[in-house]
Amino acid sequence: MKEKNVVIKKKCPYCFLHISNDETGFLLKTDGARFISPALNDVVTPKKDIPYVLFWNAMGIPEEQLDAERMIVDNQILTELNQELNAAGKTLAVKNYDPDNYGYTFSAREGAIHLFSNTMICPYCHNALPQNFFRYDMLMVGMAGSVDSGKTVYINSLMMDGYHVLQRDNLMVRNAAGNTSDPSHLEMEKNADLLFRQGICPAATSKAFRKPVFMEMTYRIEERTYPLLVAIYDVAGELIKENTGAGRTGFARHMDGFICMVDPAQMHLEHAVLSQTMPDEEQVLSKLRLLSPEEQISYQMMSNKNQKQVRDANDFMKDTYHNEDYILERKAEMILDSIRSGLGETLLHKKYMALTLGKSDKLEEIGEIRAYPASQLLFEREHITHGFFNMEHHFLRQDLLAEIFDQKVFRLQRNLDDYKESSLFVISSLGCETEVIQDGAQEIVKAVGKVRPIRVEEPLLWLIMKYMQERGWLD
Ligand SMILES: Nc1nc2c(ncn2[C@@H]2O[C@H](COP(=O)(O)OP(=O)(O)OP(=O)(O)O)[C@@H](O)[C@H]2O)c(=O)[nH]1
Ligand SMILES: [Mg+2]
Ligand SMILES: [Zn+2]
Repeated sequence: MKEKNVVIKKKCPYCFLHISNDETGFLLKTDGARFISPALNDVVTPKKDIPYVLFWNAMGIPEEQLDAERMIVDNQILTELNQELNAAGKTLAVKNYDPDNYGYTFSAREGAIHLFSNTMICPYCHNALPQNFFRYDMLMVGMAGSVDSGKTVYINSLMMDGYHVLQRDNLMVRNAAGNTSDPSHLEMEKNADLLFRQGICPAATSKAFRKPVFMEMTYRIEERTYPLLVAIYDVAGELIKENTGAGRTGFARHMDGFICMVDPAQMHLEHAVLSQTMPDEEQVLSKLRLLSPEEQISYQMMSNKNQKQVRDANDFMKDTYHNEDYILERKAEMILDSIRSGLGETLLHKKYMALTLGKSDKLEEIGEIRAYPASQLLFEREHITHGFFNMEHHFLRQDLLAEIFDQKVFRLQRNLDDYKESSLFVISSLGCETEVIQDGAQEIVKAVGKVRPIRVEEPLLWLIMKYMQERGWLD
């Protein structure tokens, strides 16, 4: 008996429009297959995919940087294709419902040659939907944090060695990219591998909205299994501001929660962890050319610490922002402020916030931090295999971190009060120092020794636990 098609609507993880499973199109891979029928041959000839190009252009990515030449079948192309195939008396191309994942597959046959795709694409933006997209619910997590705070390295660290740090006896994690040969997906995989094998850190994220990283997680308790999809969004620090508002996709509004990275360089410490980590003048200048005047001021405030004036309005800076602490505090709080102003209070009440002090390896030897009672808890490296993380230590760390944040970063209360729930974390994606190495004309940042993350998975697992709690999976 043929199983009944179930119509399911979900929010596209790229353009955030609501799409239903029967509206999806397909991305084709042919490995050079050719047909006798001109209509079929036309479909398997790569062409500029206009909706895809336009979507990414609007997100700040020019056509040259895209896999713009694609083979696509959407509902309209399918109808046209079938009109021609019908007229030629050929077997029709079909869209089959797949009851296993509530999705569809595309199939066309001509003699011995079979054209098949199970890579569904959004009918509006033409991006490849992740595996099991219509079958499981998705948790959307946005990386937040100022420029250079460690967002991209964070994601790479999670991805290393097959999501090793996230795997538990009762939690299985795997990649869920819909199109595993997507150039941006391949690049992420390559970067995670370079980090894992050679300790090489990824280059600064360009000013553009990126494709999220998709994972499928299966939580197992006794005989039951609970699967979910997770999408993690990484953006360049300076883009968060405009992305929270009306521009672009306003992606921040759609997130279930955020992992906001705080760089130790932003802390008020006697010991300046700062100088090494501030973006250098060239980097700041090159980014400045792309920024609005408002953003330029924020930048200026960041780089002013190094006594580097990056705009002509020197006097303005000297008069108004001579207080270094103010500048640094702005840097750390700017992102939280942008999220707040972009989302508004009502929406903020629906979001989770994992406020995360990153690069904790830099703090490990600092006396001021060491002086806090039980400070060794901050740098604990124990690797958990059962359960999500050591809850007892997590709660102990909350109090300690609240104190450290209040005294060394910013007053937590006014920054976190309006979230649905927030929690504090201290992690290191690398767990070791870095050095800059000259590679031809290029400078690369490399870990000194082997990358050994310090509880890097905790902020994400906390968000996942909240998601599971809401659904009663943890009861
Ligand atoms: N010591 C140490 N350095 C780190 C760690 N994580 C990141 N870094 C350093 O911080 C730099 C910036 O990290 P990214 O992940 O690129 O920062 P980002 O927030 O993505 O920056 P943008 O994309 O420019 O907004 C890296 O090149 C590393 O040198 C860490 O855990 N420990
Ligand atoms: Mg980045
Ligand atoms: Zn879409």
